[in-house]
Amino acid sequence: MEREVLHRMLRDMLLSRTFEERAAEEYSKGNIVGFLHLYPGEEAVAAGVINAVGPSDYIVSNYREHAHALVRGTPARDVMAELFGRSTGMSKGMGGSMHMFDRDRRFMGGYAIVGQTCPIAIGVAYGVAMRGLPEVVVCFMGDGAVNQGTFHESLNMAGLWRLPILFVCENNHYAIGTEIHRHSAVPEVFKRVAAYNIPAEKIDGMDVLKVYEVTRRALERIRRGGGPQFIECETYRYRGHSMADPATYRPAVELKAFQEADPLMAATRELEFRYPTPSELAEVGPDNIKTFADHLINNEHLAEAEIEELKQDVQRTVDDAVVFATQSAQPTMDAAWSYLNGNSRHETLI
Ligand SMILES: Cc1ncc(C[n+]2csc(CCOP(=O)(O)OP(=O)(O)O)c2C)c(N)n1
Ligand SMILES: [Mg+2]
Repeated sequence: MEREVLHRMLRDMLLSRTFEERAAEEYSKGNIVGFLHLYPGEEAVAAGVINAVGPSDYIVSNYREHAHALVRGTPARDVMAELFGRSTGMSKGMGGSMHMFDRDRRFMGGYAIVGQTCPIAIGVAYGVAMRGLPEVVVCFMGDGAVNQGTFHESLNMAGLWRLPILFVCENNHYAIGTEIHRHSAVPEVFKRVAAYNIPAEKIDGMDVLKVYEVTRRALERIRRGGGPQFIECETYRYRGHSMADPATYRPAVELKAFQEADPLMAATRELEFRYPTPSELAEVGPDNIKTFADHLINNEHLAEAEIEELKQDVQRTVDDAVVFATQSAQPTMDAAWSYLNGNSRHETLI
């Protein structure tokens, strides 16, 4: 594999990790509000898949999508400003964490509804197929999405019409707090796809090289007219499902009364929402970024000093993104109104 691609994938993973950890910090300071679902632990999937796709391919993502946008090439400034709800954000501050959109890079969102990416990918791919273009739609989803009706309806249509879609399931074993064997009758996601005549395989989603290679091969098959393909990437998120709900809509006195009445429940909640300790994380498996960085050093692709430089570079990028977001203006009500009527000229958006 070319050195340039290896280098880019490591940078993407480092940027994603640094960006997300900083987003958590900014959330705690109150600079980001609403839901915030972070990606640490899953970087190898975004970096491996999105580096393998071409500029004219489309990406459809869910609410854990900041890293997908960053790897796709949306500047960190635009992504951070969107998290801050500023007018300079990639969705002009109108979407926030779960609704990022970058038309120029064919990044078709950011969607909050579980399983929603599947029918959207069908629509985009149907447009591509009608025009006979050699483009592919990459459709991300979590393991929780595979029990939604939209998943089955969409896979059926994709299989039937041989649509150019690469489905990528980021199986991090959990849908919020429910482990996969408790929410799926058949926990091997890739096996379920056989019902729709779509080739599917399960791979180690912590191994960026594997993800990249398998994605490239799947894309080639799709471009040769092989119809949709499905990859299940086994991965893990290091943080909780989302940053804790600050619950500012409840009077503090009410919450306190309930907590005092039920100390056991409060203690349980405390346990559920605390982050894992470093030793618990170590048990989860090798960190995907460290494993890949070690691989590059051992194969003399990069020296340790270059990796250090890369880390400093992404840190500067993220710091700059936060300054940019902080200094950007809030969107105005007039802007909100004009975006509501945004497509008044009925442009074709894809
Ligand atoms: C249709 C629908 N039902 C429920 C929810 C609430 N919800 C948000 S995220 C989530 C879990 C999804 O888990 P998964 O698909 O595995 O993605 P992950 O968060 O693990 O990346 C649920 C149930 C929702 N957003 N949409
Ligand atoms: Mg999941």
